[in-house]
Amino acid sequence: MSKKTKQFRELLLSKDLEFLLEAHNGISAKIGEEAGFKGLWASGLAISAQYGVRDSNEASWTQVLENIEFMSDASNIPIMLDGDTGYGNFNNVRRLVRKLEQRDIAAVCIEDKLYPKTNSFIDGDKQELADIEEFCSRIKAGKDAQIDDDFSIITRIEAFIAGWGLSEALKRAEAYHEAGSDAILIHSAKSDPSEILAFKKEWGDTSPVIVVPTKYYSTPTEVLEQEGFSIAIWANHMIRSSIKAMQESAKQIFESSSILTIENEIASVKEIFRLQGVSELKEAEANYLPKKETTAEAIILAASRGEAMGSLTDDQPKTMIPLKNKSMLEHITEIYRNHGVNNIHVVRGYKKKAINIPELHYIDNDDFDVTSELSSFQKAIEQIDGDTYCSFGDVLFKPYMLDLMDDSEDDLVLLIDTQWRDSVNKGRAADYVKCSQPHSRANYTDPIFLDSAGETLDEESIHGEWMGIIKISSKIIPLIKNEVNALSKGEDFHSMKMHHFLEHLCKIKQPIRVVYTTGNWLDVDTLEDVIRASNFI
Ligand code: SPV
Ligand code: MG
Repeated sequence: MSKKTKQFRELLLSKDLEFLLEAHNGISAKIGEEAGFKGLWASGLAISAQYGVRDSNEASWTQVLENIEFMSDASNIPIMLDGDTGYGNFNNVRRLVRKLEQRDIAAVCIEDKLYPKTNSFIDGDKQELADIEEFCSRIKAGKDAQIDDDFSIITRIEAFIAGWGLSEALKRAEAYHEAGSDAILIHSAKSDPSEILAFKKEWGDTSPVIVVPTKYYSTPTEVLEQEGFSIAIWANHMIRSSIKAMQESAKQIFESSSILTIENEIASVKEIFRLQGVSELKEAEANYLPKKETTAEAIILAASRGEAMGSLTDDQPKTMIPLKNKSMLEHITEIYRNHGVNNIHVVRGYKKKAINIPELHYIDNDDFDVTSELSSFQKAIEQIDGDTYCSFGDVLFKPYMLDLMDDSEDDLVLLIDTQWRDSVNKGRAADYVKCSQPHSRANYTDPIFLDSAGETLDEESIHGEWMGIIKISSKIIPLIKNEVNALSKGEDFHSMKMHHFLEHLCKIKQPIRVVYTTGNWLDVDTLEDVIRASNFI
């Protein structure tokens, strides 16, 4: 896209009648652009009005400047500032031009009156016009000050407004043109276009002529087109429409003491976000901000030996068996760390000294040979308060499994493999589950919960196999601690596994969310599993 100054020049010089829409702040500028306008009129009247002051230079020129800076940033189309009289003499105009260029404003329009100005529609005929020579000095100084050759200075002739005739208007147009003005804005307060048409007829194509049909609004646009005007400015229609909308809304809300009936009549908050470009910020945040570390912790239950591995576990527990030159435990901890989980607790028991990976937090279950999984879990959970993942030292899984659990906001989340019939665990001890619904591709939205868990479920009722990974939210940690501690009073606690605990939680009606998935995990129990695991990594 070309420079805004160049875009404006193209509008000014195009053969067709072009249009500028009034805008008075960033959001109205953006709305005008989205509607399809190729340029904007930063109206002095509208900018004053949105500040709640009169169009009499009550808003300082730097306040106007600040406002149009927002307009310029919020839109990609050229803006012509209604620069009133130039806020002073030649010196003020040249400083204004420099400041406008710095803010990527394409053009300024200055009118041949005196500072402080009065709006043309308030007692126009009593308004004093600037001395022609003095006004020309404003134009010359402005043109000399501009750095970009395409910046435009439009001169607005108020001769008709002030009650002077056509000849005064033409005399001024001539002088301003001579002084370097890029176009004439001929203003009229009449309800018919006679003045501007008379001017255009005499002026011809000496330079482009801009009109503001606020008062002669009933003139068909085709007439302006046919007469060869360069640009028509719809000068105040955004501020007027917003005033009406705000007045109606304010009245309705006040009278009903409610916002219920208005809700669907007004722009949604989401629409505000869209206009503000919130989505771009989200993308930028993902790009620039450091990735947040989660405060989540992990428990890895790794106390057992793994007898089925034979001599591989003579001197070390099976979690330390190397798979592609790193132990299984290191592979598992790496997955957690890559997920932002750095506080990792490992429950060790058999040959505990062999587990010596730095920066892990170790919890010892010295009764590992006479206790089972739940005793190890109890020792670990005692030390934990935050969101926690728990898995086994002999279960490998792909990293996305953690994301799958993160997608759910439930307090307890289990990953369940629907392909349990193909599992390497088929025929050996496996944690089978029955859920509130079997897996179905038709079900995309219904949440599914655990009904029952165990190694000896009736085949017909099995919906899947628990992969040995669970996510526990911090909110529910106190309850989990209480329940494990209560179970630990029982005689059979030493033989209890995690599936017994899951079954217990089902019995006390604690919802456990189930996430169905297939494969991409491995329970490493045998030597064949070790070979499989090496390929898996
Ligand atoms: C403005 O919009 O501020 C103008 C046009 O200067 S008018 O109000 O018609 O004078
Ligand atoms: Mg104005």
